[in-house]
Amino acid sequence: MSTEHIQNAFQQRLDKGDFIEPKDDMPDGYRTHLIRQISQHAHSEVIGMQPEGNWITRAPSLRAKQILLAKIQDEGGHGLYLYSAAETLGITRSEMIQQLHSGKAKYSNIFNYPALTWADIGAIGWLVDGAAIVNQVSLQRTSFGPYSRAMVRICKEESFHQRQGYEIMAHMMNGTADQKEMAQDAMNRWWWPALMMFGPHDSDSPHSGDAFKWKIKRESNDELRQRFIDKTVQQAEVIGLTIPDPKLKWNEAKNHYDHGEINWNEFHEVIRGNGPCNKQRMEHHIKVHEAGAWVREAAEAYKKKRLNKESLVTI
Ligand code: FAQ
Repeated sequence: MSTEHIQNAFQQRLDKGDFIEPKDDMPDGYRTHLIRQISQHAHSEVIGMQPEGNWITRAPSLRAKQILLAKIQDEGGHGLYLYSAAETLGITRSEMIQQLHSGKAKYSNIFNYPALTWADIGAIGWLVDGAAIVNQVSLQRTSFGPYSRAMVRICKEESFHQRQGYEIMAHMMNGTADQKEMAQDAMNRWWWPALMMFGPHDSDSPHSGDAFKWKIKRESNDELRQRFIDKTVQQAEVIGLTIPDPKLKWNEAKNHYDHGEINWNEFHEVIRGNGPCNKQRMEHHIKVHEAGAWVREAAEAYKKKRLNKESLVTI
């Protein structure tokens, strides 16, 4: 069969709404596109544990500490489902980690900002997980089976994370003047980077063309960003927080909020490695990865020993 023929057959499957599974034929471009996106998604989940992990020892109550610990463990688990989904496409975990450490693979811009106060933990849960959910609910219908199934499970957990963040913010907005100020300050610092999580405007998004053709993306960066804004403005109003955007205004004709322009220079600087915490995040990941080498070696040795035993039994 010619390459064109194979690609047409593949496109027909997608157009029919079929999921693509790991052993199915797929164009190389589809495979590499997914490896890039899923591995970056996995790295984001794992690097995203760092800003929150910083607050485990300083959580203001035992209840808050338990919830935060459980949330951070969930994020680590999301990273693992996603690394496994990417591995089914023929890349190894160590290759993905190597790409992260060398800077070839990105991770979400958002995790390069510092979590300065307890209110930041509220803002991360509410805004960062909130933005992640809007994107991931849409990805539940992505065309690659293992990615889609990972998204279904992850979204269930993320919605709990979003609520724990909102609860922290609501609690602080019900507190003292200092607590209210802290909550507003966190909102001011996290709002714009959260909007950047959806990626560049559709007109500047080089991967969107293929992503739509292959039904990897079901909705565009701008559509999802708008959905997040429309939802979140109302949630902010309920607890008395102000969105730090003077241009934010309900547009009756469009049935959406109009908003101010995002600082794309900041976005590009951050994803190029020049955000406030990029260096710190990567150094920490490399340090912990190296310190964990003995665990990987022990697991490999155990696997080899078990395989040897099994082959002896078969003989
Ligand atoms: N950050 O052509 P597009 C979470 C890059 S999970 C950094 O539009 P695409 C849970 C993009 O990679 C958050 N880089 O790309 C949690 C590309 O560069 P490349 C992560 C970004 O793929 C909460 C270039 O710009 N979620 O938060 C970003 O079609 C709390 C051009 O962009 C996902 O990864 C960005 N925000 O659309 C964990 C969701 N945006 O690769 C812990 C899955 C764009 O050529 C605590 N990913 N770039 O070097 C996606 O849906 C897509 O990949 C987009 C980008 C929408 C992020």
